[in-house]
Amino acid sequence: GKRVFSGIQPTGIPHLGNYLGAIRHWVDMQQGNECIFCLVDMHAITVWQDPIQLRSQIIEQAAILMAAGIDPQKHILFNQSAVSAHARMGWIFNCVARIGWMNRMTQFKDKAGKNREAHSAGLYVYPNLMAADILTYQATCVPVGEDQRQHLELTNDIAQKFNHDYQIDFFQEVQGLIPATSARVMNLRDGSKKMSKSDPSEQGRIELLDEDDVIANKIRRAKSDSEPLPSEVEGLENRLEASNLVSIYAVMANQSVDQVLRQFGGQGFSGFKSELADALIQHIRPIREETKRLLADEAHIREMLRMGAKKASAIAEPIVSKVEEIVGFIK
Ligand code: AQP
Repeated sequence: GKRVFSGIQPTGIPHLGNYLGAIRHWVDMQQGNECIFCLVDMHAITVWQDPIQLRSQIIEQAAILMAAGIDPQKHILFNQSAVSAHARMGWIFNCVARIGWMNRMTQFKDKAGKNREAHSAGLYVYPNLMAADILTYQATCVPVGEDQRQHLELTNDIAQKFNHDYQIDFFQEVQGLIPATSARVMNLRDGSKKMSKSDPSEQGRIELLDEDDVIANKIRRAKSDSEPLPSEVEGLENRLEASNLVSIYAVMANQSVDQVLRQFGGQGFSGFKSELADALIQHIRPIREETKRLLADEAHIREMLRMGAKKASAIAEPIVSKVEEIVGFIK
């Protein structure tokens, strides 16, 4: 098996994009691999978070992951700040990465928008901390959504430069595992934007704790277009919203896009949308209900996170200590 690492920011309730792009694969990868799943609270505060809300979001997100099928007993589930290795390795990588590399990160440009100078320095060097998250465990496999591809490449650049600068073959190449379908789930109201937790409007995303009627409503009101669904994939070209809905349905129904279009091609969106809503409800309801059950015992969730942090530290500590020795620190 491989050592798998992946993270999610506790910045809100995970949505369908997080689920299809990441969480669902995390659940599958538990079979036969050693998995480390991290609630990246240090990444979360690169953008202002209300402290009380952050704390409750960490707990809530742990519960959602457990409800979705992450097993904190057999694998590792913890919050990033509880393991100091991330911060220590992150600092060293801030000193390995070049400013020019940071300037090429498209996610920073997207998040910062026009007002770059007003954002935290942490948001700017965020990818270095992500490299630290991964390399602190010498993870070899990182399942993420398409939006993280560039950050994974940066992780390998940092690993290589570290090896080169210190003349040591210490870090191995990291393999990203980016799903072939639904690697990038788009906003339901604007097919040119990715579905995102921090988008001010909830209408563009399906959250994993949405009630059945809320899901049905959001899908009914999702943007589509006036053409019927096409019978072939080519017919989805330049139809961002239609493509997004079809690819979500394909994953939900465990079908290829071709199969979906063969079934719905020529029809309008209303029947298709109601099938899509049903499929989503069938998937999300059990996660929502199990999350509610788990949240009734917060002490148990905190205990799982504490146990996770202990197990994570046991792996990370020898690696970060070695790195600190390599760069010349005195212990
Ligand atoms: N829209 C998406 N489609 C597919 N995968 C996605 N991921 C995020 N959005 C989509 C994947 O989910 C994992 C966890 O993401 P994250 O919590 O690190 O945050 P993010 O990528 O910044 O996503 P959000 O939801 O947009 O969060 P905010 O709004 O807080 O920035 C990652 O593997 C990511 O690829």
